[in-house]
Amino acid sequence: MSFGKYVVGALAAATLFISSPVAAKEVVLRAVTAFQPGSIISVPFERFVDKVNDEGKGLVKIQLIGGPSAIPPFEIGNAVSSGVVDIGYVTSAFYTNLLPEGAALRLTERPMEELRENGGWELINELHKQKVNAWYLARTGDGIPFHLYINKPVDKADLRGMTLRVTPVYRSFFDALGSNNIQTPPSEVYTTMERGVADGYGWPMQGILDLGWHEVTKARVEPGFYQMEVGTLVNLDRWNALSEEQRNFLTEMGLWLETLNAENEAINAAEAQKQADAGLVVYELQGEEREKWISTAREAGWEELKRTAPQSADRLRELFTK
Ligand code: 173
Repeated sequence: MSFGKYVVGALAAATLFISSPVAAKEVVLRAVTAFQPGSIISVPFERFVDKVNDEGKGLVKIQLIGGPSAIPPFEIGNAVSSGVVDIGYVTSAFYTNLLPEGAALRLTERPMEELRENGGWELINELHKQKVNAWYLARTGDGIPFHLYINKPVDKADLRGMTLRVTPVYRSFFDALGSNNIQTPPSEVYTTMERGVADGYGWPMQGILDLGWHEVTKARVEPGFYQMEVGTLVNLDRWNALSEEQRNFLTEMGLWLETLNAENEAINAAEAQKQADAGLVVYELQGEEREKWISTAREAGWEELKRTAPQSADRLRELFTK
């Protein structure tokens, strides 16, 4: 090695040594989404990842490692909790094993802005910290109802004789109306319907065309119920190890992700049109049957929460409903 090179090398090392405590190193967070990448449910999170990577250069980078084929959707809560991944984009219905209280997020009658102000977010975040080892950064899906999609006629709040594909979102409600329920992840809905294993399934207002399910679906039942919820969860140890600047930046980006909820009304309307164009009909319950549909959904949901999480159910209901 020549003397010249040695000097340059030593200078570079000295510069690195001097500058490293000043500029914190960019942190890379590995993320997974529970929903088919590129499909309408996953898109807000993908926009968030792009924005973080664009505006967070040198500070925070999110590496999206994959969707439901990378980690099974019902395992993502565990994966965030244990730190197998740093960030999960996942609905609380997929980690009821860790946090049955998460149901309040879809039973809520308040938009997220209100829950951020009235202490609702704080409580749900605290529960995530204690039971999921996660920070509840942001909530997607405000203003998107869930629906029953069905291949048999429905004109009453009565589902006896039907077999339905469910997740914990729908189970207590459909149970209360007498259906037979089978749980599957979203990836199995198409074949479950195609083979006639189920007569229908629960799903939000958005997304069935992206997944090709209009090919195996005759109708959507109105009204919808609850509000879709998909959270952006950050492993708590990872979160606590970030610098304050990194946490503030991610918080700001999370709030930006929540502003996308304002687009949902227009997207819902566009989806209704696309479903109609694809040949889906609407079975709209009327009068008392409609009232029964809505009140059964609400009461079955809160009763289940009271049974599974008696310590926090009342406080959650107080903060999350009107
Ligand atoms: O139907 C489902 O798989 C489900 O529970 C859900 C929850 C949130 C968004 C999309 C689907």
